[in-house]
Amino acid sequence: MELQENKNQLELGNDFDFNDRSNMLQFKIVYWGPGESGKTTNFLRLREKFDLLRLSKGYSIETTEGRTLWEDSLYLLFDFTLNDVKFNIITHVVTCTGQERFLSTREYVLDGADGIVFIGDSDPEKLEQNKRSFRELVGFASTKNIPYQVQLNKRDLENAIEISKFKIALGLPLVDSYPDGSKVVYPTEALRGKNVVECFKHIVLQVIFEYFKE
Ligand SMILES: Nc1nc2c(ncn2[C@@H]2O[C@H](COP(=O)(O)OP(=O)(O)OP(=O)(O)O)[C@@H](O)[C@H]2O)c(=O)[nH]1
Ligand SMILES: [Mg+2]
Repeated sequence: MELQENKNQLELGNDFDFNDRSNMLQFKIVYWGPGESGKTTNFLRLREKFDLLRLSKGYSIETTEGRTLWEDSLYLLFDFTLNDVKFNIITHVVTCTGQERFLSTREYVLDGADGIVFIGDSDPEKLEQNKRSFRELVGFASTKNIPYQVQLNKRDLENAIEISKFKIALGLPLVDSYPDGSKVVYPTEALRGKNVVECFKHIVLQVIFEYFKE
């Protein structure tokens, strides 16, 4: 397939067809990041935004302090057309808990991931936690060659860390975009839903391209 030619034209549609079994795909997208960086908030915004494209209500299990205990989980239904062929995709969205003591559950949640979104926290005091969590993710993802997208959340914070400082800390390139046009870091405000859907669509498209790559 001439993937590169189509990359910028590819769009996720809202016309999933259960009866069309021939081109049905299933992908799993995992939201990863340090404790309380906004993974569940991303998840909730996606659930609201794609309300009519949900396979089920999804679930979100939290401790009394609002921390994710196990995972948030939701199935979304989209379609896309590549070289005049329509595909129906079931996208499983899950979030890991960021709590350090649950590392083993994170490995479990990550199992079978096709794409990962790393949610960094703009709070300057969380820089070390961002670094640690990102290293952990790269350790998991790079051996398996899973595409990931970095998001820097809570851009609304008054003392939000500069994006360049965050990039340096994580060892990311200082340019805005990679040669293929994808953003090195997506700045978001998950609380208000800003850029959450764009970032999500981007990782799904990356996963689709990875899938069709020869
Ligand atoms: N200011 C601000 N706060 C945010 C934003 N996104 C999330 N938060 C807040 O950050 C806190 C943690 O958000 P969660 O979405 O629960 O974080 P999490 O990453 O799921 O946390 P764990 O599951 O415990 O790892 C909550 O109080 C959110 O309201 C944002 O864009 N801006
Ligand atoms: Mg959570």
